[in-house]
Amino acid sequence: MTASTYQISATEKKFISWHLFVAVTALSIGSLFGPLQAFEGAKIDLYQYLKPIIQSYYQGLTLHGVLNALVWTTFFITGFLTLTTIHGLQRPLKLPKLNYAGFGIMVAGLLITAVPILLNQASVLYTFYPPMKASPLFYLGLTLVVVGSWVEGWGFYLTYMDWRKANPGVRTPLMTFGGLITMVLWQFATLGVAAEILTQLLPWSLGWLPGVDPQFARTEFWFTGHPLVYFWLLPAYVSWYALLPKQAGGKLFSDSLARVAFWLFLVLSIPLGFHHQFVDPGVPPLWKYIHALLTYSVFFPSMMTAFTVIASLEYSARQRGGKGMLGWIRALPWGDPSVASQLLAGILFFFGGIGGITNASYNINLVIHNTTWVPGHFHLTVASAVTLSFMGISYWLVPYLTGKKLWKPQWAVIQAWLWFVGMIIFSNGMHTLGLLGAPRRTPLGIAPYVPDAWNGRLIQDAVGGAILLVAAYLYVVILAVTAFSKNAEKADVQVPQAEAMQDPAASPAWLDRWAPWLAATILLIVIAYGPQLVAQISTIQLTSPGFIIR
Ligand code: HAS
Ligand code: CU
Repeated sequence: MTASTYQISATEKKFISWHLFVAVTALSIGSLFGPLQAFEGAKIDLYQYLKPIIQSYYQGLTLHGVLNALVWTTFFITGFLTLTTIHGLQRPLKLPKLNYAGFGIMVAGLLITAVPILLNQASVLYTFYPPMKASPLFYLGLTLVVVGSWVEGWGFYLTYMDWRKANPGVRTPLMTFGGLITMVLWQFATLGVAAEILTQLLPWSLGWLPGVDPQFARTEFWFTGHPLVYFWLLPAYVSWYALLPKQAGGKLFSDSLARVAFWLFLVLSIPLGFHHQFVDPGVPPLWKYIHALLTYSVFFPSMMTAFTVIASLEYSARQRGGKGMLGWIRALPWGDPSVASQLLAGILFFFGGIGGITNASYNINLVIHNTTWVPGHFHLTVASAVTLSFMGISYWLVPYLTGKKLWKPQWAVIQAWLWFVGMIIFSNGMHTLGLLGAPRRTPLGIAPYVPDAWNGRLIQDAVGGAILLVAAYLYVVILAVTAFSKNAEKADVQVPQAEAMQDPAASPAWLDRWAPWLAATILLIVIAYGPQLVAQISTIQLTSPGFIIR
């Protein structure tokens, strides 16, 4: 099979489409509950009208976090990575049934998780910190979602190994390379939460353990929780490096730099989870310091990405006649909704990234931890860099998968700008409110008195939330009409695969070798976590009873 002849089959397209269907359905439900909290802060309590379906703020917040941060992302990503594997390698999945089984396990897990959340028996938020206790079904379902995604990943690896055998010495196509690293990162990362659920939370919720050790559970959780954010981010980076330059009418500035960035993410993403535990008394200061330092190191691959992607965009814009030091930006194809979404996502990520670096400072973290600053930060990252990029990707992916032209592309451009504007208003309000001391994960509207300075910001958040709700639903409607209309115009969309300025074959061979990078990943995990894991396990106290949040 030669490189350019493989045509992705209708069955494969359908399989990827199912991932998107679940992802977008989750987003459309989860997005309802975000603005509800923002409105609650502004003393507009819509929760009262949702009873008896939704019992409480915390149930709504759990639905929002689980559906948007966990389900929308994981299903979109596994679907997108299926495409980057098949298309990049120009071959079908080696064992499609394995991937179908993986997807089936994910869907089963999702349904099992949904039941207790909807019954208000798992209102433990998306981080499910013990001693808040959920129904065993919640933990079981989440485990199945993760296991299903692993199985899909194994299907990618088998396909890749087959390709490698047939193509010794050939550089792995960049989109596949980035996609595979994302999956490997995920499989390392989720060991933490797998251990947390299987050895503590699940047996405890089943009544087989008298209690849990919340401190150790948090360490296990953040072993997964930090790299989780790169599992979300890297597929967007795959698009920015391997597709966006083509969509913008140019080429990728440096294939090698892109590869170095992906490897650095694999090596550096995991050993820094303690930056989420700066205020946890059980973690000694030395280890907080080491993880803070490592957090600053994972800043570099993102800075490299900013440099390489912007250089590629500038090249593209100048090819299109763009001039001037910054004037070239106007020459980018802003009328293409897929490009516009991803550019706006990138711009928001500058601010999200700077906020991340701020969080990583122990001193400043003491000021912002557990305040609304943190959701302000993650709405610029997972809900902007990632989600707005995924929206942009869907604007070509859905026409590609369905063979139908995108419905109202100009509305899709408006949708991206609405998200951008809504997010600026919302995240600015959240960040500022956080600096004013407002706690996160808290219904502020029921407080009889809040500091005066908060009021304007709470209203600002409600306005931002309302705009975001409109933008989310515009996205869902555009995709749904495109996918389900019977008489849509036919479209012949190809995967926009970018060429690099430099021939990828010229990139150093060590950038295409797994062993040294996997070894470095494991070594750094052992150094950064080993001693603390030993210390925390040897002093573990499974004594904390559970608390049920209603
Ligand atoms: Fe974070 C908390 C530190 C990135 C998500 N983060 C969170 C939480 C989430 C989250 C969900 O150190 C809350 C968890 C919870 O519920 O408690 N974060 C960082 C750092 C980075 C970072 C150092 N975070 C992310 C990303 C996320 C994410 C990415 C999701 C996808 N974060 C923290 C810390 C905390 C934290 C602490 C704990 C806070 C606490 O106390 O609870 C870095 O990776 C950021 C590096 C990024 C950059 C930006 C580079 C810019 C680029 C844009 C290029 C522009 C383009 C557009 C392409 C340096 C690449 C050009 C356009 C034209 C028009 C030309
Ligand atoms: Cu983190």
